[in-house]
Amino acid sequence: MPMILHHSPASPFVRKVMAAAIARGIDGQITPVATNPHVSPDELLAVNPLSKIPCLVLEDGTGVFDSAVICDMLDRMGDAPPLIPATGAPRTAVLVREALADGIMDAAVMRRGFVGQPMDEVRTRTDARQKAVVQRGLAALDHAPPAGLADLGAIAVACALGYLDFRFPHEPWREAHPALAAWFASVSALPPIAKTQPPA
Ligand SMILES: N[C@@H](CCC(=O)N[C@@H](CS)C(=O)NCC(=O)O)C(=O)O
Repeated sequence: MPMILHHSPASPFVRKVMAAAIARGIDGQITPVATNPHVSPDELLAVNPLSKIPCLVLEDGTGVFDSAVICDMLDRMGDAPPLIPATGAPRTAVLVREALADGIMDAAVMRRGFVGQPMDEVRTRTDARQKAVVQRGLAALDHAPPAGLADLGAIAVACALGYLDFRFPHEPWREAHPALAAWFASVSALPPIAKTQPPA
């Protein structure tokens, strides 16, 4: 039985996992299964009580989540160079950049979850707070953008930026973050990013 991945092409966290698998040449070992976590299907709850995607289901039926844990597991499979350095300061730097990108995704996904709700006081306050998280994250990344796409931190940043383009095209970020924009342009055609574009 192959590994399956509870998947949606719109999820930036799913995209990070698939991009990491492509970068390491092991995406063929993963079968994506379309799953809507918001309706909590039994198949997802059976492997992830949090009802979140991505969730990788191993050959023995074990559920592996969240995206950082899945990527860590995938990094130990196959023979390609790892995306996470083994030890020390380089490892910490990659994982911190991944955490920063994940935080931007979390904030943007939360903002997106309010779409269609009345713009009441709670939504207004939450949206402003999460928007500020994204803006501070972008500023930090523009100050120190990744180099290339050789590690998991860079892959996560590309997925976060892709999600902003996908869900918030009316909030352009490139002009205020030229170094980050130049880096994103330089990696967008590489297979891990090009092959995992969210739907148009
Ligand atoms: N920290 C988790 C976040 C995953 C996440 O938030 N996934 C969203 C889709 S983008 C989800 O499944 N949401 C369903 C829900 O919150 O009910 C990870 O890195 O995998």
